[in-house]
Amino acid sequence: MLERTYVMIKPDGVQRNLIGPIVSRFEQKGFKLVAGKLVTLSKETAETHYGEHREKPFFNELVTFITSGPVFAMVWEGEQAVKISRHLIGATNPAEATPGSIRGDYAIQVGMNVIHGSDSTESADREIGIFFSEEELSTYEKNTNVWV
Ligand code: IDP
Repeated sequence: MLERTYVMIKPDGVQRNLIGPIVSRFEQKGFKLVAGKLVTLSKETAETHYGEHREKPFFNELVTFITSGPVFAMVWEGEQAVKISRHLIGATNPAEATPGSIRGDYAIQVGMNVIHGSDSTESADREIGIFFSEEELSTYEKNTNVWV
């Protein structure tokens, strides 16, 4: 089933020069890049994106962190893109993330865990809509798709 998912390299990942390595992992897995841009989130956008965590004790810390510098926002497409991306990303707490996953390889603390990925197709649709206009989502074929 072809899906799209929203993936965001957080400010710590951008600062630590991890855009290239992380984009490579998604490309090498076989997903297709549909959109990507460097953007600094406003407080309002951050609060909308993380709305489900509004009541959590770490909410203010999370919003402050995610607005502290540019993020690299992306949309990736492929079969089971949501579920497989979550596997590539690893557990929320890097201490529990399997080595080989992005958080398992690059992060230590839950507050700065390098990357976000949608947790369901519904979240993906909502999050893609927050960050990208319809015109920014590219529709194109890749000849290599038959090999993935
Ligand atoms: P996810 O990013 O793996 O989907 P969520 O539970 O949706 O995880 O949490 C969103 C983000 O909130 C996490 O990626 C992490 O950066 C932050 N977060 C989650 N739990 C804590 C915490 O206990 N302290 C600080 N930040 C947290």
